[in-house]
Formats: sequence, structure tokens, C-alpha cells
Amino acid sequence: MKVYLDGKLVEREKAVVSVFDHGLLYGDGVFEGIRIYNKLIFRLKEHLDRLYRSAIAIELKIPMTKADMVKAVVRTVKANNLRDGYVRLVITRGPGDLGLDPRRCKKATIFIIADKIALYPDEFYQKGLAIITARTRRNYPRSLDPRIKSLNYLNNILAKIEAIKSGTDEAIMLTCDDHVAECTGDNIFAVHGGELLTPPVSVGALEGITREAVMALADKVGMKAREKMLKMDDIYGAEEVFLTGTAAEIISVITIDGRKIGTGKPGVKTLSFMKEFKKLTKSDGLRY
Ligand code: PXG
Repeated sequence: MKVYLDGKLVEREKAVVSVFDHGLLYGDGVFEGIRIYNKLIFRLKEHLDRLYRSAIAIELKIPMTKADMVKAVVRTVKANNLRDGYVRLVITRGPGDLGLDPRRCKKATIFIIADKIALYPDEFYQKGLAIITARTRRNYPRSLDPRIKSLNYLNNILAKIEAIKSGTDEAIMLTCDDHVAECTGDNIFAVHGGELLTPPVSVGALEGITREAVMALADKVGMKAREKMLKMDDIYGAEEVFLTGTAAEIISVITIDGRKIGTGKPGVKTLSFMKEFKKLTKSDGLRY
């Protein structure tokens, strides 16, 4: 495997960063996770736009134009002969000193990994997921805006640990005032009274690329998509619930906190969205 590191393609074993890198010392950096479908890099432009927005939000200068970043991604994907897979693009504040001062970090570190991905086994997509509501809350937007895709994922990881300990696979994260935000690495949707509902990102969720794509597909599925503040009762009472994310794609949720959602099987609307999304991944992105 070849990994892109600061302008060079290096072997996996040589792809190492300094222990003084503030990405490692402080989680000071941003990242993207991008899918490749049959030599099509899905919504690369949208991912790079979000990456650069996240970098601006943490006052991190990416020492490369977006056009050159596209080239770097394509170069990495090609070097690994990938048809289908996953790109992890990471920008850190770079090597500095001990101490938070970002001025000590003279140059951002850029690395790009292109590899295979399978988040859940196939049967989970057919049967649906059991999930829980986590006690750990999503970041308070005024302390760290959840729209920033930063290297700080600790509370999401704590929520994921809660899910695993309870024998499930994902966890819903609430805001500090009990609104539904999203899951640890996915956005959440509820089918309710014929409408497709998802929390507004301003409540404290990532502006998911898959989320955007799914909302735009609602017409094709004969539904109206709408952002709405949701509480857990809205989710428990939904006809269908599903999650969206680059890694998970679209996956049905069949129980939450041990309560059955809808019929307890992936719903017809969810299945339609999965079908339409699959079609979209065949055409929407950068062909290389
Ligand atoms: N919420 C959070 C907190 C996320 O981290 C999403 C929603 C979905 O966004 P997209 O743009 O992917 O539809 C994410 C995405 C990984 C990994 O390697 C994580 C994500 C995506 C891809 C890979 O853990 N998170």
C-alpha cells in the first residue's frame, strides 16, 4: 500500500508522523472520509469544500490549493489500484513543541490513505441495526461546533463504547438540551407521517455529504424531506429510522434502546432510499 505523506507516496511502514505533531498531541487537525465507487470518487468536491471549511474554522492553513488536493487524492487512489474503496484525508497542525501554541507548528501535515472499507457485514444491511441512546452528549456547538470535522472525536468514541457495551452497534447522541443530534459517525433520519425528517445541523450535527444526497433523493422516493428538531419520542414513534454516512452509506435501524421501530424490519422507504442512493453512486463524483 502507498500512502500520500506531505507530497510523496511512501510505503505503509514509512508513512509515519512526528510524535510532536499537534494532530497527535492535541487532536489539532481536520479530516475527511470519502468513498470510491467503481473508479468514481463520490462527491469529492463537496468533501474538499467541507475539509477547507473545517480548516478555516480552526484557523488552520492548508498549504495546498483545492485543485492540487484533487490531484493528490487521485494520485493516491491510482497508486493503490483501487476501483472501490475509501479515502481518508487528514490535515494536522503539523509538528510543533509541547504546549498548545499553534504558532510553533510551522507546516501542516497532509496525509492521504486509500484503502478498502466494510463498516458492517452485509447481513446488517438486510436486517437492520440495533442501536441505543448514549449518555454521552454531542459537543455543545458553542464550545466546539459539530460542523467542524476535526480530529477530536473523543465523545463520539465514548458513545460508541456505550453502544458496544450494550451489545449494539451504534449510538444516538443527544444535544445538551435533549434534542436528537446524530449518531457517532452517521446522521439520522426518521420517516414520520409520510415525511422524511432529520435534525437541522445547527442543533449540533455534522453536515453529512450522504445526508445532503439523501435529502435531495426524497422526491424520487415520493417523499418530502424536512429538517426538524427531534426528541427521542419522535424517533421511538417513527415508522422507519435509518442512518447515513460515507462509511455506513444508508442503513436501517430496527431497534433503539430495546424498543422496536416500526415493523422491526427495514422499511419500504428506507429500502427505496438505499436503491436510489446506489444509483447515485454510479454517476455522481470525479471519474479518474
Ligand atoms: N456525523 C458524524 C459525526 C460523522 O463523523 C457523519 C455524520 C456522516 O457524514 P458523511 O459526510 O460521511 O455523510 C460523519 C462521517 C471513519 C469515518 O473512518 C467517519 C465518517 C465518515 C467516514 C469514515 O470513522 N464520519
